Amino acid sequence: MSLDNFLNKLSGLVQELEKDLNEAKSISGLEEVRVKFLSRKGRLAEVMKGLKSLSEQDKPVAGKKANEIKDKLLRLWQEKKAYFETKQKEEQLKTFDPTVPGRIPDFGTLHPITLVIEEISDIFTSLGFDVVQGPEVETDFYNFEALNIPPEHPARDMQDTLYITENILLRTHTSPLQIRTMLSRKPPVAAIAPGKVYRRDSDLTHSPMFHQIEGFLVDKNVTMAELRGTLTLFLHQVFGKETKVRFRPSFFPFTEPSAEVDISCVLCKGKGQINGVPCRVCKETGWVEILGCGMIDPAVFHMVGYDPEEFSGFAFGLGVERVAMLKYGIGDLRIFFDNDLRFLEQFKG
Ligand code: 2U9
Repeated sequence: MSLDNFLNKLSGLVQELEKDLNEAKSISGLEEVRVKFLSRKGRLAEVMKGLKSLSEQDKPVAGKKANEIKDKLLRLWQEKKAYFETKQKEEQLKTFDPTVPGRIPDFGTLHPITLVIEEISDIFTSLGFDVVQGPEVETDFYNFEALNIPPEHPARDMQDTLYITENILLRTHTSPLQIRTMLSRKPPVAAIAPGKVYRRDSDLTHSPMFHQIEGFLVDKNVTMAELRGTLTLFLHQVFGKETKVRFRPSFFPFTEPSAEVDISCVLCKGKGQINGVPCRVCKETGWVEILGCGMIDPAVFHMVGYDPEEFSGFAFGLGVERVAMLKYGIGDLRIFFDNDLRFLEQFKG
């Protein structure tokens, strides 16, 4: 093939493409034009095959021209595409009604456990308590030893605690936070410690991870009367003023004396039955256990360097899932950890 012949074929392509572009009616028609001229087996590629048969001296001239034509074809095609796209947008705008209300984005919700932690934190901060946080991976000292939990105590057993090494473990309660707070501050001090805790336990009513809130107050002359007043006020705010509160003697290694606290049943209002049917929440007793508490054991004070002759204090602990179950009437603990939106969306603020 001669150079002239090759160059004529190339320029012919521009006219052919312009004709096809003029005839194209839509973006899909344009795609056909692109395939016809610019694809691997298209018209341009076909003409380019002739390059091989040119003399060595003509090849550079022909190659340069071929590149120019290729750019031109592509530019013409893109201009037409941009023209169609603008036209399409204009058409869409003609039918666009700016007065139609927008779609409301779906907002996330706070988890019921978070809601309960926030509500309880608000109550205690309004009473002057601080909120403290700390590590979930703890040492034996903060989780057990400083809390007067003896070496042979069942809680220290491999059956009950998730150990990482012999000395490092996942905290089984938030009490290590109280120890850390006492070690870093001098009385008067009052704080609550909300957070995740871990136990080797998993069934219908136990989860290997759950949330606790523990709190404590240390000052001069703190008595059980302050403990009782504070917890009663707190329980009335969470469950309503009509809720009855009772304290039963109990035992914890870190408090002495210790008590467990019951509230009148939130479902049957303390009656034990609803329309003659035994109440499923309190099992007909009219009471449900809600928290544990007591006066901080002098042995714990010794561990953190507080003088038990000078100071006294109270402490308490509760399971957040349990409070949430009673508050929202939830029967199955596992629903808190399923992340089922049908459940979670019911807690929209
Ligand atoms: C320090 C001193 C004392 C925290 C306390 C309880 C009683 C208690 C349980 C309730 C249900 C844990 O979530 S639960 O299983 N807690 O009964 N907790 S007194 O006493 C402390 C804590 C820290 C330094």
